[in-house]
Amino acid sequence: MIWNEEMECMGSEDLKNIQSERLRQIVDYVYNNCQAYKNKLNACGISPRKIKTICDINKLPFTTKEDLRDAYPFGLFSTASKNITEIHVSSGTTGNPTVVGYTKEDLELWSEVMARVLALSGAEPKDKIQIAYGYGLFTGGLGFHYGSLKMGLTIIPASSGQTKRQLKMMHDFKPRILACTPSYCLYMAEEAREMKLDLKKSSWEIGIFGAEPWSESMRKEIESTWDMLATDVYGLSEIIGPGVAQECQHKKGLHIFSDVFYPEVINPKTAKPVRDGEDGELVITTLTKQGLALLRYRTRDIVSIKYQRCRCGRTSPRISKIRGRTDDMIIIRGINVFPSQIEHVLLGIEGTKPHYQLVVDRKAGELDELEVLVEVEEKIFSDEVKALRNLEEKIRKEIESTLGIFVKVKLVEPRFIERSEGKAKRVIDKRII
Ligand code: DLL
Repeated sequence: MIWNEEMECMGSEDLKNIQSERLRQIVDYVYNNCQAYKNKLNACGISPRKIKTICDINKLPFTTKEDLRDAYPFGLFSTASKNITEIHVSSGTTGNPTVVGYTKEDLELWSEVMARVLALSGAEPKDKIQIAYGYGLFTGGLGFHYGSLKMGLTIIPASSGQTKRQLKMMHDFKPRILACTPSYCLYMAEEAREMKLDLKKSSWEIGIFGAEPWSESMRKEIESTWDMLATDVYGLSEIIGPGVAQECQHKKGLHIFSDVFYPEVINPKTAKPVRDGEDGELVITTLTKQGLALLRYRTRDIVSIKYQRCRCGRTSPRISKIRGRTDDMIIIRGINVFPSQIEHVLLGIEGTKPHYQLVVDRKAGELDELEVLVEVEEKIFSDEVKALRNLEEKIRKEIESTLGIFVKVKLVEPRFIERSEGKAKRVIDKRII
């Protein structure tokens, strides 16, 4: 099922025409409705008349997270407060949170793109969906809620947490679709085993997982544990929340809804476009949003992009699974390390669990040190010391050969690493830089 065939399967010339028309309108709209953007565009000598086609997009300045923080709370909104129907907040680690506002039309757009997400995953009207993303200021719960309403699904608005209750609802109500973070899905598996549930007999057939990076190996782990299809959903509050891109059942990249969210991929250092298929930072322009319209927003997420038509029939460009964030990437002695690379190694080694944490430290006068804490299965943890040492050594060697740097590995007992019902915390950086 294709939710919006006209938009999702359009030929490239028609799509370009629509994008060009929408870009002209949105630049004109922000220029005339948002003082901060007017100043920004004036400072670069750009008047809306200079933007004629989508190819002119590179004349526009970038917008960054700092711009949003500086304009806290509503300074980048392009409409009066009275037109804002809903507000969400994305909490960062430092400073002011990022505030995003939706008009009625924006909520309609959100419902539309989330219905596309659901259709891409394989959901059909009348399926039951268990939404175990947090409801509230986080965009996950309500984003899925609006899309499910639009598509006509039966919604179980479970929100995140209360894991035993989640599992009971799954068992008793038999939803076909599960939406939550991938790490929470694995956490639920641990609880389900303790409750002596037969995981293979769960009612979930399709999972829609996102909000945090997760590797292909983690996908395999989830699919084999629950006997379900695990698909990847991407989004960020600043752009709309979940609903920016989603995998279809072929799982060959995430279809990005480029008729409304125009993607570019740039080299994060030089800000120049990378070649198709090369990794870089994803930059998005919202082509139709009204409350918070953003021009060339630097997401900090690392992806590659390809433009070929997919076997599912859609023509929308596809982004790769998100490799990590430019600011989640840890640089250790000059080498870029993404947590997902370590996750991939760990999941390929028998006896370890996909629960890990990277601790980075720098003692005075010494080089940076990376310690990887890895949970191991109960039976291994109670093994003799020698077996544990051997496993530690094996993990260390494999990580070192993947990353090309020295690491310390510490095996820890099951459940040592704190579980999260939302986004998992993979990196603890103790360096004072
Ligand atoms: O996480 C929106 C969302 C909710 C997406 C539910 C998917 C599902 P924020 O809290 O603003 O919004 O965080 C956005 O999370 O810039 C990425 O770094 C990361 N992220 C989101 N989806 C994925 C994904 C929501 N599928 C930030 N893979 C983004 C990797 C993801 N990282």
